Amino acid sequence: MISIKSSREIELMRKTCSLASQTLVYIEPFIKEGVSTQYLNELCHEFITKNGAYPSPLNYRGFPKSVCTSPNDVICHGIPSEDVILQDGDLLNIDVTTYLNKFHGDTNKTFLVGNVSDEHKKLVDVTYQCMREGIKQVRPGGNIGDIGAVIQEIAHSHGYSVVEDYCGHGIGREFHEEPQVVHVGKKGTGPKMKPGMTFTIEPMINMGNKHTELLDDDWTVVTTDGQWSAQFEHTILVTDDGFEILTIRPDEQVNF
Ligand code: EYF
Ligand code: CO
Ligand code: CO
Repeated sequence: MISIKSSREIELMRKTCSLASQTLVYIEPFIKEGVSTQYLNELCHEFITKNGAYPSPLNYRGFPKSVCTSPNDVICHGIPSEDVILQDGDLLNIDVTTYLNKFHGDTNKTFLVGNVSDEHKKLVDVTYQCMREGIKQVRPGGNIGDIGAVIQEIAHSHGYSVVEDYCGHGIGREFHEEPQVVHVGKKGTGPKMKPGMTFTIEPMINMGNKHTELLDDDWTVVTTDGQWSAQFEHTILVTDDGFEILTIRPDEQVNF
């Protein structure tokens, strides 16, 4: 069952989502060469808890940290570590989910560390475009499959692949609710979107093949060919006439 949020619930979703997006704004200046992903995890944890919320990933199904940090060939669910030190030219995705007033808000961004190569910058730009055009498909009466269809078309037109093993999800009182938002698909398929639904769109785009491998730590998901991957994520509300991006940051308003 896909939950429809009331106006009071939507107001609470706006608050938790705003905190999640503010966490990404807060952490950006600390992302530089020489810094460990564990340090970034600690800063995010402190920011979230000082703002009265709980970091949803912490202890979620046993996940050991407060945010996911996924560099380069890590597709998602990277575990922050003292041993992962950022290098010039890296990509780093930080995925933040906050739990505030009994509601979850989920967003992530792929950051550039220092001087990133043109080919990796292009991967990041195209991945953002995939997320943005996916979001623009959201409207009452549309189908969830419309989102994946446009994401797949853009990614493939650049010779990239779309990860299918992990997907977006409904979100609200639970971190993961129905529907599953697959990032490939066919227009006109899947559940119909209705006002009051809230879900994430979070395409993972690979330079090489779409396949994933789970590392021995049982969390970290990497590409099988070692090529790099990028991701962006927003929590979206279906409105009466389209969509509202609940996790939008001030620097993004121009893009939509
Ligand atoms: C192989 C978890 C990780 N699951 C999802 C638990 O939606 C998320 N990000 O946008 C999301 C974040 C986390 C998450 C953090 C921890 N988990 C469950 C099952 C498998 C897995 O990794
Ligand atoms: Co997330
Ligand atoms: Co998510």
